[in-house]
Amino acid sequence: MRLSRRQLVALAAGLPLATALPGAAWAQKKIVLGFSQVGAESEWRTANTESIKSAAKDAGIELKFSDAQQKQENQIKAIRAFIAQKVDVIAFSPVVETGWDNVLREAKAAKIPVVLTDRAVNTKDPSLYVTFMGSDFVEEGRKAGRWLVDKMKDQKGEVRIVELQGTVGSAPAIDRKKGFEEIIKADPKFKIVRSQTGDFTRAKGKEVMEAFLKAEGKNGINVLYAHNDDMAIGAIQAIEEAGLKPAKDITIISIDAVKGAFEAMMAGKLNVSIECSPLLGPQLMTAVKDIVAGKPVAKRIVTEEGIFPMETAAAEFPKRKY
Ligand code: GYE
Repeated sequence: MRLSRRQLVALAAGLPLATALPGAAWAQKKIVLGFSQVGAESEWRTANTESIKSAAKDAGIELKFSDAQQKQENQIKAIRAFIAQKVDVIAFSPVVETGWDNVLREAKAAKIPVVLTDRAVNTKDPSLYVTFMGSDFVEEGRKAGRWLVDKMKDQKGEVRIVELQGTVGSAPAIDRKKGFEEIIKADPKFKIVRSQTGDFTRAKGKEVMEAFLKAEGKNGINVLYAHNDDMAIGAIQAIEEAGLKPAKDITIISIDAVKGAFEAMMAGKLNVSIECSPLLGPQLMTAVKDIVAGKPVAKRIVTEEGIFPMETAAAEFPKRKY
């Protein structure tokens, strides 16, 4: 390559190449992405964090990563810090659905585009974010409901269900409940007798299941519907400690299909897990690059997902990536 006199002078003066060669593609500044993660509450979340970190590295994007420990106030602080640092794009997985308008308006005023990953926000102003990428949680709830309705189609009496909800006010907790109820309400024999949050963690799942078993008695529960695998895995322990057989005395349905769920299915302790993919990193980096390049990006990007009953677990397990 031939350098002009001006460029040679700049180089000799010790200025960075980007200054010496304006417009050269390879000399462009690295894109900076600020990402505010919910926390580290589940196996799903750990896999999601890993996917985002490794995809940023592969894409050559500088990632500023912040863990909110399941607290909205921490996410708001992180987003404000990203605005102050003038990052190119902000992405975050909102712990709850409501209460984001103010901080999103601040990002908009600073002309920093925002991408929602995994969980949605509830806002009247969709111009506050560019795109939302992630699963259809209502559909996941419906899949759980359909599996149960089919499994219990010959059951005559009441089917007594306990529900372990995800984090209160979070999109997956609201939507997974909604989708499940929409399906089971078609037959009045299905009854949700207890429903409480286990905050998507194993420890809380176990604790709340212990309380359910105490309140309903050993024979009072036919089905456990857990909004994620971790809570189901915690609950399995509680069920065993109560002297019952998980997946036999109590039918167990959960969501995510992480490795821990496959292990539980292969051990005969979990009946089915509905898939929810945490591997959002690569598509997030593609969207970030497109946004910075001024290309159009779809407002909603939905993840494709399946369903894994325990009979398929051993064959599927070696193929699982999270
Ligand atoms: O199902 C759960 C995690 O938002 C889809 O959050 C995610 C959920 C996931 O803690 O395990």
